[in-house]
Amino acid sequence: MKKFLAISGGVGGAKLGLGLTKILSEDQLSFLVNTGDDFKHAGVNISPDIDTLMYTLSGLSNQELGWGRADESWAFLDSFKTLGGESWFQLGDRDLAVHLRRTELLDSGQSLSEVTAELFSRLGVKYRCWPMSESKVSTKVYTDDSLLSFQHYFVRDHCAHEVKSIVFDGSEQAQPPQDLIEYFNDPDLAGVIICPSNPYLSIDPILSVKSIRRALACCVAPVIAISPIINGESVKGPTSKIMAELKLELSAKTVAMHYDGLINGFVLDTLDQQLVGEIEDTGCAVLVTNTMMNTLDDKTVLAQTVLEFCNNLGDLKCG
Ligand code: FO1
Repeated sequence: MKKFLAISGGVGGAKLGLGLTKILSEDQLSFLVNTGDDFKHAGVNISPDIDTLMYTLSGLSNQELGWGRADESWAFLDSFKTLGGESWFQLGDRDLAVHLRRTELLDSGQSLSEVTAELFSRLGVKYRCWPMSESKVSTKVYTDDSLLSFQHYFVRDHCAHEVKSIVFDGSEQAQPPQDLIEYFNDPDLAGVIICPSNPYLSIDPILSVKSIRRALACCVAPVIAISPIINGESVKGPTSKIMAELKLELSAKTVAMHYDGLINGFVLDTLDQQLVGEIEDTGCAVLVTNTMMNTLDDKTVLAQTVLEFCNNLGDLKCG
């Protein structure tokens, strides 16, 4: 039975992930998720990208905000603020229960993988979700005058600072889940999909874990990336702003080159058709399709298209 691995950061990854779950069963699809955004706040352990995937696959996500839960209430936050607690990072009541339960289970000695599996299961999501590391890896952003934690850069300061460079504190000692590394070597693995998340803030933390990067580079199955840049603009979030600040050309080609050596295929939006030749010249196969995901149908159609691309490349690789 063909199996696939979807590598996801925040919202962009979860959208394609949802589309993939409409086609692949829990035995055929697993997720590898960024934990560089994780932090301890108000005394609880928060894993935003894991929670974005969990809420998206369980149908509980807040579609307007792009994070947290739907049907949320804010009694805790109001009271916390009155007591002098920080409120720049908004914790809804139902969302807080997830963080409290995660903290309780981690404090009892469970690994982040085990805790994530328990939370997913409790919310009815049967797909396996691996954190990129059982140990802490923290994305930090060097700006003009300081080193900011990810959530201070992203949420508290609204990505206002100019990014000079991005580091992943703890990546040297990162311990990916053992069964994840084994999954890369599973003979049934038929494709790895790097979802259209922010390459620099959400995918790079995952690639900073040496054994994950090595497993990708040596992966027998095709590795495909979907561009998060369409027509020189990022679909959501600060990707294009960061690229400009890092003096990178605002193009889907820059992203394809960023993953050079790790990917066999790259999915471009139809608006970037003109880039096909340049990217193919680097030895990477290119697929052009609509990559904008506004509806569930868009997500499912793109997922189907990407899986077919994987299968075609797989045949070529084995051929
Ligand atoms: N993002 C915001 O921009 N503002 C928030 O107040 C906020 C709260 C929040 C609570 C829980 C959670 O899991 C995520 C939350 N996020 C918030 C999003 C989060 O910062 C980002 O989704 C990721 O870290 C980047 O993908």
